[in-house]
Amino acid sequence: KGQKGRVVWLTGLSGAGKSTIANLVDKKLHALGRHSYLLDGDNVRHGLNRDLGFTEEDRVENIRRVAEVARLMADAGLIVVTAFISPFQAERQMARDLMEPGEFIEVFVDTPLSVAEQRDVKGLYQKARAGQLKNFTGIDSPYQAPEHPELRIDTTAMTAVDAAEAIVSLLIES
Ligand code: GGZ
Repeated sequence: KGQKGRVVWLTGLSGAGKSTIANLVDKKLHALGRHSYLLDGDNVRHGLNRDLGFTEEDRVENIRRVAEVARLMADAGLIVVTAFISPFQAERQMARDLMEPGEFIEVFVDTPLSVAEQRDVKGLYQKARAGQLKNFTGIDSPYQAPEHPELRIDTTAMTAVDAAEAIVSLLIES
């Protein structure tokens, strides 16, 4: 029997560090000989979901499609790592409900807004504050933090490498 499929679902603000951590998890899994695939804005929002923006309705649809694709990939035996803000509790629950119990691992990449905004690697927070970018998460669009994630990463107390290590450990031992 092949590898059991899983979904590792990262959620957190823009600039929280989701993509960095997700890439490290993907690399570690590869090094361990596990088949994984990373779904993120770069390979989804420019293709499958290029018709979607950042209104609440579009984010709901973005996450619904990502969850369905992740499920299909997990059915094929892959460990799927997703890195989307996924700001709404209801859509994360929907993604979880598509999977068998124990096959969905929600990871809260917990970076306070003040820290993400201070880093502002892409200058998006500055644009959002200036009103040049509407519906920006944490500014004028909500982020509902997970209440019971399988794992919470405090990025102010942990490096991305250590975060990836913690996620892979949880995956391998469960
Ligand atoms: C939030 C936005 C927005 C708005 C563009 N709000 O830090 P980034 O740049 O690289 O990641 C963010 C990404 C968020 O897309 P997601 O598909 O993860 O969002 S969601 O799960 O809510 O559907 C950010 C960029 O897109 N971006 N405009 N208004 N992030």
